[in-house]
Amino acid sequence: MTRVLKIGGSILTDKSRELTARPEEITRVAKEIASHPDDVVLVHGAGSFGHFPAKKYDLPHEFNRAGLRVTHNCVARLCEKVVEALSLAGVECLPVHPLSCLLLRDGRIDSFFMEPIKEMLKNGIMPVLHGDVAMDAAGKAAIVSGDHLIAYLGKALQAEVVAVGSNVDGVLFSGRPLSRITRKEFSVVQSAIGGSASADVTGGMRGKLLELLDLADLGIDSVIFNAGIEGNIARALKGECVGTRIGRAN
Ligand code: IP8
Repeated sequence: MTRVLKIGGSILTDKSRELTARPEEITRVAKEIASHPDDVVLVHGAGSFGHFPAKKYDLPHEFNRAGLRVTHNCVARLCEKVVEALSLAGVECLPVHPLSCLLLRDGRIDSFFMEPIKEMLKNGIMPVLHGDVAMDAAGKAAIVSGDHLIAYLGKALQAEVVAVGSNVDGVLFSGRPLSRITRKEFSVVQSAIGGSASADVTGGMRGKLLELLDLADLGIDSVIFNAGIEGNIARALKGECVGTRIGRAN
């Protein structure tokens, strides 16, 4: 049973301060993942390691070689911290940098060399991916968000659990988390669902939902939950709906 888990950058970093990790949270998250580590592909957001440099270099609107290098190096540094925390928690894992194994076309994943990820899973190694910069066959370069990655991986691996941990209790409507959302409800509530409060170049909750609704169209449900609440990550990995379930309209 493959499980695809995303932990948002808002949990792992202070998104209001450039290049600021939250080491205690990284350790806590790693320990929770270590309680159910089998067949998990982890994707983490870029947080203040990605969105600040991306904004500074006006990515993805401008093609800027130095901007790509700096932004990638910053997110790779966050990935290193996550990999190290997981290793200390007893999880065998390896970093997989999207920049080096996928190609975008018009901002969408066009090809993705996933064989190493599959081999890692077969051999008891957790692949750790992250939001990244990526080359784009149509527009030179762009950004691939963690949300885009989980939707792609969920489909490609036919994942049984797709869980997206953010810093809110799910998809909020009138201040409360919806228990379930499909395209039908989305069209009604979408104006109330915002982007991100911080320096975010990839679309916040709305961007997340659009990716996951595409996945739901293919028959793969997912859950958006609050990964800042202790215990939720472990429960989400067990397949519990600890937030809002994104599904297909009946
Ligand atoms: O934090 C964004 O990934 P996300 C990646 O998952 C960059 O949206 C480089 C800003």
